[in-house]
Amino acid sequence: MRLNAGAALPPHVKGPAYDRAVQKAGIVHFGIGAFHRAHQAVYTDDAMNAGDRDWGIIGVSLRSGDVAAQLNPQDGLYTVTEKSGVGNSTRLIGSMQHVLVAAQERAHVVAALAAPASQIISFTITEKGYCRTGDGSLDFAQAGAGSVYAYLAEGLAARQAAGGGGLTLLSCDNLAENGRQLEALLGQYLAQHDPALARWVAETCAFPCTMVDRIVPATTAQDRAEIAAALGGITDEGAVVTEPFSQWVIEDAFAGPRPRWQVGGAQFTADVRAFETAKLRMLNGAHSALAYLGLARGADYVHQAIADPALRPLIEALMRDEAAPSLTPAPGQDLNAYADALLARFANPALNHKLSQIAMDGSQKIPQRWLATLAHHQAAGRHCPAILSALAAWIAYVKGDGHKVDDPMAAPLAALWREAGRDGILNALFGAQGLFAQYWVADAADIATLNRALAVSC
Ligand code: NAI
Ligand code: CS2
Repeated sequence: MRLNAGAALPPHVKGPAYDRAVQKAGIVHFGIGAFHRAHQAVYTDDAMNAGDRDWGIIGVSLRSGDVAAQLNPQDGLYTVTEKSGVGNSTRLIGSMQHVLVAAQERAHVVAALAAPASQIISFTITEKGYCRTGDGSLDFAQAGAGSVYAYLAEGLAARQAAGGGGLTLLSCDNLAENGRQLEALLGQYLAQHDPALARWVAETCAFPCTMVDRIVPATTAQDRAEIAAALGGITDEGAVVTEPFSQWVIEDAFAGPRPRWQVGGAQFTADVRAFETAKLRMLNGAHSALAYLGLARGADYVHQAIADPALRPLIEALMRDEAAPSLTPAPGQDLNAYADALLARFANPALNHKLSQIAMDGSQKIPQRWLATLAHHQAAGRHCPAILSALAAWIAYVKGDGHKVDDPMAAPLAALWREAGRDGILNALFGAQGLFAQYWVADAADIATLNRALAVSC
C-alpha cells in the first residue's frame, strides 16, 4: 500500500498534530528536493505542531515532475528518517500540501505567488539555479522563461496587480550571503524586464540571509525498502534520509509574518555571516575536498573518505589551520569544537552520502568553499596546502577522464583542458586572466604546489 492520508502507520511513527485539511498555504517553495523536505519543511511542521496555522507548503519543481509524482499521490505526505550509529528514527511530515510542475502548470505557480495567503517564497534550487556568470552577476542567457526569475517576475507582478503585499524571499541554498545574492540577481532580471516591478519589490519585499545545515543524501531504492519495512509495508516514494543534526540560522528581516521556526530550534539573528561563512568554508570546504580526493582514491561515501588515514590529516588541516583562521567567529562560537562535531558527522556510518553527489557543480561551489579562504590568507602572505591539494584534485576531476562531470561548466572546463593542456590549465583557471580570477589568483608558490599535486593525479 502507498502512503497517503488514510494510511495507518505503526504507532512509533509520529505524524502531524494539526488538521492538515484546513491549513492555508503560507509558503511557496522552489526546488522541492531532498534537502527542503528534511530541513525547512520539518521546522515548519514543528511550528504547526506547536499551534501555528496556515503554513502549508506548495512546492514548485522547475526541472522535472519526479517529486510531484512522489508526493501528490501521497497527499503531500512523506517521511523523514534520521540515521546514525545508534539506529533510525522515522517521522511523518505533514507541512507539504502539493507540488506543482512549473513547465506544465505555469498559471498555478503564478497564482500561488499572487495568493493572499502566501507570505514566504523559499528556495533550494542548487547553486546553479541562480543563473550566475563567473563574476556572480546574472547570466541573462541562462535566465530564460524556465528560470526561477521568470516565474518570480510573473507571480510578483500578478501579486502587485491584485493589491497584494510584499513577500519574504528566503534562499536556503549554500551560497555566501544567499539573500543578498538573490536580491541582487532578481533585481538585475527585473531591471531589464519590468523596472516598475523592480521598484515595488525593492519597497515591499525582504531577502533575509540564512545558514542552512543538515546532511541529506539523495534517497536510494535501498533506503525506500528499509523505510517501507519500518512503516509496516507502506511505501513512501517521497521518503528522505538524513542525520540527527540540523541547524538553521536566519536573518530576522521578514516582509511579513513567518512560522515560529524557533520551536524546532531555528535561531534568528541580525547577522548570519559568521555562521554561514564558518559552515561554507569548514563543512562544505571539507566536503568538497573529501569528494574529489576521496573519489580519486576509490572511495564512494563520505564516511569512507574521512576514515582514510591519507585524507583525515589533510581535512583536519583544511578545517583547523586554513578555514577556521580565515573566519571571525560569532560571540561564543568555538570553531575547534565545531570542527570536532563536523568530523563526527562525516564519520556517521549509517549515512551513505555519495562523494559523487557532493562532487556535482564544483564550479559553482569552489569559490565560496575554497577560493575565499585562499584569498583571505593570500592577502596576509600565507598559503593553504590542504586546500591546494583539494583544488588540484578538482582540476584533475573536471578533465573528465573516465567519468562524467556533472557541472553547468563541464563543457567549457573540458574545452579549457583541451586548449590549454596540462602545461596551461593552471593559468587558464587561476592565472591573472583565468576563469576564476575574480575570486583568487594563484601566485608562483601556489602554482608550484598545484603542479606537484597534479603530477601525482594526472
Ligand atoms: P536535490 O537534487 O534533491 O534537489 C535539487 C532541487 O533543485 C530540485 O528541485 C531541482 O529541480 C532544483 N534545481 C536543480 N537545478 C536547478 C536549476 N538550474 N534551476 C532551478 N531549479 C533547479 O538536492 P537537495 O539535496 O535538495 O539540495 C538542493 C540544495 O539545497 C543544494 O544545492 C544546497 O544549495 C542546499 N543544501 C543541501 C543540503 C544537502 O545535504 N542535500 C544541505 C544544505 C543545503
Ligand atoms: C554538500 C552539501 O552536496 C554538497 O555540496 O556539501 O549539500 C552538504 O551536505 C550540506 O551543505 C550540509 O549542510
